[in-house]
Amino acid sequence: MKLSMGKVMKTAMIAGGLATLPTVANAATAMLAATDYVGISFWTISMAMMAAAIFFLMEAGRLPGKWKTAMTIGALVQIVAAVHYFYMRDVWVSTGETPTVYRYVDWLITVPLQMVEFYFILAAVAVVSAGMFWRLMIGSLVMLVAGYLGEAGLVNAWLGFVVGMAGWAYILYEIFAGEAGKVSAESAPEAVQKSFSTMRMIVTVGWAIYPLGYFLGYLNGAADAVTLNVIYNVADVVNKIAFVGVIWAAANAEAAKA
Ligand SMILES: *C/C=C(C)/C=C/C=C(C)/C=C/C1=C(C)CCCC1(C)C
Repeated sequence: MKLSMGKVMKTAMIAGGLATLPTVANAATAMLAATDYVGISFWTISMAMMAAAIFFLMEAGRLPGKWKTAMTIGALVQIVAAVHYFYMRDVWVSTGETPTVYRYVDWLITVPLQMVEFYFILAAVAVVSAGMFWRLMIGSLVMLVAGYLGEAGLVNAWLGFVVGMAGWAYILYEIFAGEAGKVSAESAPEAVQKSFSTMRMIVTVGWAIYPLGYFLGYLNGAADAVTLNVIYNVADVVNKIAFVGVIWAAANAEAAKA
């Protein structure tokens, strides 16, 4: 088949149109400006998440059976976050406002999935109770629902913050001193223990960005929308992509040993 320049242009235009179809709210304003660093960070990181999702899924196919669940859930986290990033970029580019609702819906889906990863990597190498799964799940839901109710003005902003902090503290207790922390220290092989403690550091230090954002951006208003969104976005690279990358490292090390 001979390709004429016209045909190529037409195909490119259709492809370009299709690529923007689901997210454009206002075609006149929904373009990425060269100096819009928040918009650019949404764009770049959504692509990194899509690439990471494909990598984790392919690796789920290659790795031994007991690691498949952890890798598949890790890929789901990336896909769910990437789709939210597409929409958040659009809200940002067309309104210049922080896409709070999308941000929280994203967290509501991805954070519990990430928390139960602690359960799944331990379940791959040791005997763990179903109670651990539920404690991690419930702790993260309490943290996020309280934060959302506070930020949406449905409950007192400080009350939402304090209850949210309590949910986070409960999660930290479980992974440091509760059953999860104990199983890791007592029965997990070295590679899994190493990953477990890196993931735990991410949940302690990396995740501290979000309550800090709630405090500085919402409770006392010191941080503007640009700073807040750039910091959240860069933090997500560590807290979502690297978090699952660390799980992959443990799975890969264990698979090489077997
Ligand atoms: C990928 C997204 C992640 C890992 C989001 C994590 C979000 C949090 C750890 C949010 C925590 C909050 C509190 C600890 C207090 C209340 C307000 C929140 C919801 C921002």
